[in-house]
Amino acid sequence: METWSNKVTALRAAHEALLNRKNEALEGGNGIYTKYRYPILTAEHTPLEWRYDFNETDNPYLMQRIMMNAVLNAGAIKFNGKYTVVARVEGADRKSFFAVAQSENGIDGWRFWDEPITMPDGENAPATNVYDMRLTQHEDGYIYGVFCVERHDETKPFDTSAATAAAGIARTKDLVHWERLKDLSSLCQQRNVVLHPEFVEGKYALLTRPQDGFIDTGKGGGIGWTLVEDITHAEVRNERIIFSRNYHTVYEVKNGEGPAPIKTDKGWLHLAHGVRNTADGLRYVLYMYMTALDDPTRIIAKPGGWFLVPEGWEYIGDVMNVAFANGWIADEDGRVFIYYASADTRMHVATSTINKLVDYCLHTPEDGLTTGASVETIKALVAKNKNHKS
Ligand code: M1P
Repeated sequence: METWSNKVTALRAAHEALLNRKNEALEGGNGIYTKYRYPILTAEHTPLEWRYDFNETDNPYLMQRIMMNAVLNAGAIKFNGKYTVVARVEGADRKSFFAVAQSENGIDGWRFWDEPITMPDGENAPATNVYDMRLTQHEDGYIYGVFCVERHDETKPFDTSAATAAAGIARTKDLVHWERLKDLSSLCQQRNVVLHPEFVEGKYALLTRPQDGFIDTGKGGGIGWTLVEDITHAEVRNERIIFSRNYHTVYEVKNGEGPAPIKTDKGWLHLAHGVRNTADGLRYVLYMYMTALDDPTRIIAKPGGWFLVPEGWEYIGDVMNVAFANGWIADEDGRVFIYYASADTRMHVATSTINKLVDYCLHTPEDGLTTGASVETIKALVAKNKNHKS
């Protein structure tokens, strides 16, 4: 007979089976990275205690009292020896919040901590929504989280969808207690702001993404750069664009820095997203570039086109045709774990190595910006291969 307690037992067993499911590397691929069969985190991975009231009297039908919609756009860091993400979890009410999940191997066995993060507003105006945290282990000793803070645009009181985006900044040593600093002060809206892990010219360095409106980047846009003396009162003073948008590229409409760059002996590795328009709406893809060690704003490698796109069922979800990444982990042994979300719905991992990613950046031809240039690039490779028949 199906009793309430039998239903609870079955529910918990199914959840445990999901959390314990082994992931499998997918065969084939492009040789640059390996994708995996299963997403690492979904709404179904969130703790049952967040969703169910386990008091039989209060919840006789064992219904979800709070439903979860998605787990996406996670910042990542190695913390106390574990692969750790601060994920954006979105409830059925559309509100996003931050939650820590960890895994022993970075690929499967992910488990959320018991409670979501309590992110204080500090001295800032209360946020309506927060999302897309970039984690930076800064050389000053703190772990920083920089994230988008969304509020209603009070200059348009009758427009219920008018919003503003600003960069929230918080820091922690344990991922539990967060000290919220002043939001980044900027003349325009900001999203996709990332703290560089090292001091540059003795200052904190931020990769920015200025935008005229909440959705449109407007006239400027591109990935920007600014130096800040006091991170507790961060202000954009001299912002310059280091990676511009460009006509007929994968970052024609918008782009934005992903996670904090990774230092290698050949330069800084950067992962970013690029956006272009299609008849079917916006397409978000990931691309890479490298900057110089002696000047982290000077681009030394600009591989053409996309690096990673949504494939197969990754296309499908709340926002179709979106790959987005704001977290990666470089291990001591040279492996790199790239954490990306598909369709603003779920989190995945792709694995590569520093050597492969540097090789990809340094040896993938640049976008020549015309069809003619692309054809010449292919012909040059064909000619080279004539001498190397295998
Ligand atoms: O829906 C795709 C992404 O859209 C925004 O990114 P951007 O500011 O570059 O347009 C963000 O809201 C992001 O969270 C989302 O994944």
